[in-house]
Amino acid sequence: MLVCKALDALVSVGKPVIGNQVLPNHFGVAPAIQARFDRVPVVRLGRFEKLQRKELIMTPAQPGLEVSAPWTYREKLFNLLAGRDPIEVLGQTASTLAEMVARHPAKVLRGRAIPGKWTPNEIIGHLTDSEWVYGYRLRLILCEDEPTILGFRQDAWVASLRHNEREPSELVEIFRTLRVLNLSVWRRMSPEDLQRSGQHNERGAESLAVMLQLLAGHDLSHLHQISRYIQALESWG
Ligand code: NI
Repeated sequence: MLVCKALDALVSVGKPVIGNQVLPNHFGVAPAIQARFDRVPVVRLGRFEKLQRKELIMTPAQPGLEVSAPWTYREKLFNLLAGRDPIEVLGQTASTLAEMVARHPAKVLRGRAIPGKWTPNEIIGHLTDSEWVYGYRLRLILCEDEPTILGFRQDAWVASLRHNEREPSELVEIFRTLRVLNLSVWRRMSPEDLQRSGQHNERGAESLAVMLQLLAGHDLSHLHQISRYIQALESWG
């Protein structure tokens, strides 16, 4: 799978996001969770925003590589963030996951709402995998010059690491630990650091500023996805 399963949660995103307008509740997200998203303060990245938008729109993928709509992927995750401060969003995800896990039994979290799709617990495991991978990528781009960034086979990681067998609360705490470590790096970056970029083998050139926003949008999309799956599983008893 070349493009993150976050896209599964984004198929209903079709409405334009204007300025700081809050996204409507596209995904049937539980009101409490949506309210949590909506409380995230809007902080612009100032003069880098224009650069990021240009990069989001114009960066071509590397020719000759198999590409699954990288532009669409970036645009949709960027729109989902809707102008919110990505650092703030990233800082809340572990607690939001912990609340979800505390409110629902492991049996529900391990349930598969849609055949062939991840379970809520597997999505939490995938977020943990992503945190490992993004943590490495951000260090590569920060410390090396124009490094190559490799995609990873997300389904294979979820299956091989047997995430669904893990205790959901344990997975959340692993995610929280990795997120805290990575956020400490993100928070200390200068504006110049954020302009550094790597070459993603599927999405082309990608700066740290763009990666930061994609990561936050990725969090939000999977939180929506988990919420939708839990609602479906609970409605079926
Ligand atoms: Ni994903």
